[in-house]
Amino acid sequence: MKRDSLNRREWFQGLGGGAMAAALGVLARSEAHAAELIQKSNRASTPLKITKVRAFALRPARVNLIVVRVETSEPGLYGLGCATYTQRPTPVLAAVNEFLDPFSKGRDPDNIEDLWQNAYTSSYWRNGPVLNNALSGLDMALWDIKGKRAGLPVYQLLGGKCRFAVDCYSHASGRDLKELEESVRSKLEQGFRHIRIQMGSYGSEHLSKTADFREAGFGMPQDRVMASLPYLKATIKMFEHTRTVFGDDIELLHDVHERVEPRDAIRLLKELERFRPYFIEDPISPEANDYFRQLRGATTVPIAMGELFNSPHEWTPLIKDRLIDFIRVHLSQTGGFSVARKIATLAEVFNVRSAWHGPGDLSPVGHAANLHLDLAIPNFGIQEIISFDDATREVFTGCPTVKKGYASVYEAPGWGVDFNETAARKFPIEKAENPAYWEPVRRPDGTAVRP
Ligand code: GCO
Ligand code: MG
Repeated sequence: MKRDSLNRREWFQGLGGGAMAAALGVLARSEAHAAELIQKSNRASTPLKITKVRAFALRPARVNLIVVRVETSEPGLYGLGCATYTQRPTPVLAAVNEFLDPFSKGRDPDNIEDLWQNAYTSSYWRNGPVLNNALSGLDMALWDIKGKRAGLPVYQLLGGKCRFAVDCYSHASGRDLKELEESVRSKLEQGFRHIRIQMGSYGSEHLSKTADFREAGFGMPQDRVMASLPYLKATIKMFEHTRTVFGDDIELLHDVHERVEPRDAIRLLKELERFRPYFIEDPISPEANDYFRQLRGATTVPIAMGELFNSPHEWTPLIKDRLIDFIRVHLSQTGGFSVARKIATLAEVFNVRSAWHGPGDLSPVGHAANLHLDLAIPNFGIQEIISFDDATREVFTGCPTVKKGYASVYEAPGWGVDFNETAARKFPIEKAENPAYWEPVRRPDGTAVRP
């Protein structure tokens, strides 16, 4: 300190009157700037503690969502994370409120990686969807807090933007070709360049004519039926028709959603090759991951895979052996933003691009997390997006927006999304007609089909 002021004095002695005044002005400004920076960095390094971790279940758009709020010892400073596991919401609530809350209380929210590593093994058994989603709620909330403390959107913490906004794909669907055509047209009018096409529900279940198991009294009357041949034939016709009507200048995607035998999936993709799909998603169920090697050898159709993955043992081999082109994990299902960031870097090394899962059963916080990552990574591919209805916007402010097929985050520190607990209470999950499990799908003879 002393030596600095001595040097400054010596330096001033060498200056004339006008130059001296100007130099003093510069000095005052830079000192004020330095003081401001120190104040800011003090704020970002004030010791903090986690005081509460709380999960909320809500159902604003007839889909169960779970949001986690992490509160800190600094009044008003909290973070939000997504822990949505729509089919099993209550076990996630218990995992957060009964286990992660006492585990996290008193710990330092600044050390995200350390907290993640320790929370991950605190259950000893790990990598399941319930615990991973719970962990994601905590993890994403810590990134939100970090951004708020730094006064920066999360994508800035990763090195800033690689693109001005995030190119997205939207869903078009129809029970017949005419309905599908209208749906594609409306997506094009909205400005999307990438459109996912489906004939009705996953597996085009409405095309299956017989449910012999029902007549035989096998299974439950509400169990659904899906015969694979009608689906396979309809999907090829669907691509043919869409290309004929809309030409070759749009990008077409399709989600097989598993449900077919690996051999049928391979044949389907070979047939679809002539329609130049942008990607075909989830052709094979995760249990049959080894089939990707055969699929890869048979066709050049780009493959997207991974929304069901929750273990590094599932995504690592497919990425490192370049067996897929797009990795599309569900961020919360993998354990959160911290994990997805590492997956993105691993994929970058092997020229695999991202297509993070962005369905209706993801809260706006989860969608924002997808988009912050999309903005910051070099190997971004495409993003699946939905539109948020009024009820969802009543509960969440700062939801991402979409214009001309490009999604943007709300520019604010952290994720940019806020959550109104009072508004959320209007949409309790108990109002659901059914628990949100998926009804079993069977072949006509009653054999269970795996999605
Ligand atoms: C997609 C998905 C979803 C899932 C849903 C499961 O690609 O968007 O397949 O629609 O089926 O998220 O809960
Ligand atoms: Mg899918």
